[in-house]
Amino acid sequence: MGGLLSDAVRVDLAPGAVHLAHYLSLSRQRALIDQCRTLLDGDVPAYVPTVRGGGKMHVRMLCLGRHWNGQTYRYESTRSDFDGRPAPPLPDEFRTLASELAQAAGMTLTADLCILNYYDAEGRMGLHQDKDESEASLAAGLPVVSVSLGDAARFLFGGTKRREPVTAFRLESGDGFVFGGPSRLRYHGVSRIVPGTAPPELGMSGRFNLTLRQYDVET
Ligand SMILES: O=C(O)CCC(=O)C(=O)O
Repeated sequence: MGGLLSDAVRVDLAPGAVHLAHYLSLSRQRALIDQCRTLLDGDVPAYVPTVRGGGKMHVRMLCLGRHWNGQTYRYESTRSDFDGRPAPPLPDEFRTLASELAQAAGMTLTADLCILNYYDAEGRMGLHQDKDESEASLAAGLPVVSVSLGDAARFLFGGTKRREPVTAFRLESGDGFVFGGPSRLRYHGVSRIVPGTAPPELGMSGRFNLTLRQYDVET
């Protein structure tokens, strides 16, 4: 399924940075939320990573397909910074969703990993670059595809240098956000969650965010 749904709104924020507002229908959001809940509390559950400097992140995280190690900032197959368990596989539905959203933004992606985060009302994520994928993937500008579910987030989007100005906008439930090409290494983060803003039909509080990425380029 390509292109935009009828009530989706495409906003081009910068070359290679596309906000696909209202992209997912409520029924697709519900199905994804069920899947996220099952995964986060599954056999290999989400956890709160401790990062290099010793601080705890303000999200519960579960990596699928490959594990991002918060101590080394590298990807690996098992969670050596936490419990040594293998990263669960990336569900096919997530890979398909990533391709669809990338295509809607005019890009291509064959995702091989997802970082799934759950933010409670106090959740946040500091400004950072996503730069731990393979050199070839970054050089090709393969996009990160982000999907938001539940409460809205105040999302920060800056330049490729930390000191550059930052724009803030809301990512709402059902929104996609795709950044690749010249925007692939832009700084971004989440300054706050806006509690009570999830569509009531979803029956959830807090926010899930999926970032789908392609570590390896296809040969
Ligand atoms: O939650 C978000 O919208 C952003 C997540 C993010 O920046 C990341 O996982 O690297």
